[in-house]
Amino acid sequence: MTLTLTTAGESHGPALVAIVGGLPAGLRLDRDAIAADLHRRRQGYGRSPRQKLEEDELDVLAGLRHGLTLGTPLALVIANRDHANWTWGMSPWPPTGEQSGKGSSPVTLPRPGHADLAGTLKFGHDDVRNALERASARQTAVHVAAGTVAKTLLAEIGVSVSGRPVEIGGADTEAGWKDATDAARSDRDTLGGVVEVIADGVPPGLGSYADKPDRLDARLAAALMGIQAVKGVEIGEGFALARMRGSAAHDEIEPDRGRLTNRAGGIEGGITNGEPVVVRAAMKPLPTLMRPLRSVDLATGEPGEALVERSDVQAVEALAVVAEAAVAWELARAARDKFGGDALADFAGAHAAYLERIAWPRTP
Ligand code: EPS
Repeated sequence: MTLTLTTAGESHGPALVAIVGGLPAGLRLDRDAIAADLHRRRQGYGRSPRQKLEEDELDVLAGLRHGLTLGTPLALVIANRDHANWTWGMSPWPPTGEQSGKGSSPVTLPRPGHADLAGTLKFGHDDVRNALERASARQTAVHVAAGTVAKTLLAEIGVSVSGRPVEIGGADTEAGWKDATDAARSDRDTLGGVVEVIADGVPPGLGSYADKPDRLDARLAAALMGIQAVKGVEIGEGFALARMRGSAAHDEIEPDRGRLTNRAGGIEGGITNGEPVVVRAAMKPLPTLMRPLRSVDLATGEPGEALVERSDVQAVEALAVVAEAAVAWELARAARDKFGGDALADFAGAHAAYLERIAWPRTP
C-alpha cells in the first residue's frame, strides 16, 4: 500500500488537478485546514499581484463522502481564476473568435533560469508559453492541498510537520527579509532563500536502507528538489557535517533512546530514528526579472532581452508551505508503506502495535 499523486494543470489554463491514491478509508478531511494551507501559500512579502486574483478554492470531485475518505482515488481541483483573462491564449481547443487577451502572441524570448529554453527545445514548441505554463510554480497549489491531506493522515499517528523560511536574500531576520525584498523590487531584481521543515513525532523505522529508492532521505531530497526553483537540499546539518570530526558529528545514544543532539536530522541509514526530521531547501532567485537578462529570440536567432511578465520578487515564504507539504507527503507515503491498512483503524492499529513491539527496554 503506497500513496500516489498525479497532477495536471497549466498556470493560466482552466484549472489545476490532482489525483491522490492509496488513502485509507475513514480519514476525516477538514475543508478549513486545506483552505488555510492554500491561503498560507499565497502569502509572503514578495508575491506577485496574481496572488490577490487567485482564491485557490478547492473542489473535491471524487473519493470523499460527507468529509470521510472512501479508500478510493481522491480527485482535487483548483480553478485558475486568472484563466478568464486567457480564454483565447490558453484555450484547450482551437480558439474561436477574435485573437485577443493574454497569451495571444507567441513568446520567443526565453528567461535564463526558467525551463523556457530547455523545455521549448526538448518538446519542439514554437511558443515558449507551451513550456513555461506547466513549469510554473503555480502548480504547487495542488501539491499543498495534497500535503494537507498527508498531514491529516500523519496526525492520526501523532506526527506534525511545519515549515518556515530561515533566510531570504541572504538575510536571516524578518526585518532583513523585508528590506532585502524592497531593495530587490526597486532594483527590478529577484531573490532566493532557504526554508526549513521540521517533522515531530515521527516513529523510528520509516524508510529503509535496503535500496536507494527506499531511503527516506533520498525520497525527501527528491521531493524537495522537485519543487520549482529548489537547487539544494540538506538533511540535518547536511554540508556542515562534512567539516566535522566523527566525534562531533554523530548523535550519541542515550539509554532512554533520546539523543543529546540531532545533527543527522532524524534520519540514519535512510531510516527515521525517532528524532525530529529536519530538512532544509535552498531556492534560487526567481528567473523573471523586471530588468531582463540577455537572451536570444528563438524566432530570429538574434540577441534579445528575456520575457518580462508579472511575477514575484521572491517566493520563499510560499516555498516554506510547499516544502512542508512535500515533506508531509513523503512521510505519509513512508507511513503508508510501513503500516498499510484499508481502513484508518487498520493503519492506526498497526502503528500502535509497532510502537509496542519496539518499546525499550524489552521485557523477556
Ligand atoms: C510563476 C510566475 C508567476 C507566479 C506564479 C509562478 O505567475 P504570474 O505571471 O501568473 O503572476 O505568480 O505563481 C503562481 C501563480 C502561484 O499561484 O504560485 C512562475 O513562472 O513559476
